[in-house]
Amino acid sequence: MFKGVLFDLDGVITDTAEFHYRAWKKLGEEIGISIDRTFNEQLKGVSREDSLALLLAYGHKENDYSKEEFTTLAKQKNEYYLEMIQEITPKDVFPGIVELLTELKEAGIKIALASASKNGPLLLSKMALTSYFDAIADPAKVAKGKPAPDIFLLAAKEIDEEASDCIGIEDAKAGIQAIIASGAYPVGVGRKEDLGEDVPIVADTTSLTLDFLKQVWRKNV
Ligand code: B16
Ligand code: MG
Repeated sequence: MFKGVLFDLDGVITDTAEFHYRAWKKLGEEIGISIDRTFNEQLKGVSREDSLALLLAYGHKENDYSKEEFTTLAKQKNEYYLEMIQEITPKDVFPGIVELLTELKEAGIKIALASASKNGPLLLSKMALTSYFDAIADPAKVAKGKPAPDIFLLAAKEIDEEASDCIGIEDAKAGIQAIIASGAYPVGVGRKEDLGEDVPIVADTTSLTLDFLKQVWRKNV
């Protein structure tokens, strides 16, 4: 049996992915770069700074800003985002997630957060989920963001388990790649077209039950 579950946050526990999109769209409009949801898929799971670099490259403006201006733009996006997430409450937790966290706790399976977001602790607290988590891996402490395995390796380490004894749950292609690279077993939330044909996928979080995770784990070993 697996010993830990490593959760992505944005797009898996709640729909902050939508707010990230709107905040980048707003910033983009201010600097003359128009993005759509297709482009946004590339930003999912990617750090704030790497997302900004992708946005600027998309608008052919990668050489238009100094280091300081780049930092200011990243900060501005985060301010828009923080404004948007103020209203998040426990009602915004995706269906089935509290039930899954409860089942995992009862089964003695450890729970860690492996989010690229520096706002992870704030969001868990707003959704009243902090007490379920045995560890929150700090994205500021890892050298490389997703698709590199670092955040999943750190999350596993913080619950004292090998990544290969854990399941990772992700809604982003970069995140699935990061889970596979860490040696953990990936489960995707979303569409096969976005996440890959060879990974177990659920269309939405209501299908994420302990039984389902046990089933996919049995197929894996
Ligand atoms: P922040 P995840 C990621 O979270 C988001 O998917 C991504 O869109 C965002 O840019 C990144 O966190 C950084 O977030 O600006 O709040 O530090 O999906 O890894 O939970
Ligand atoms: Mg995500």
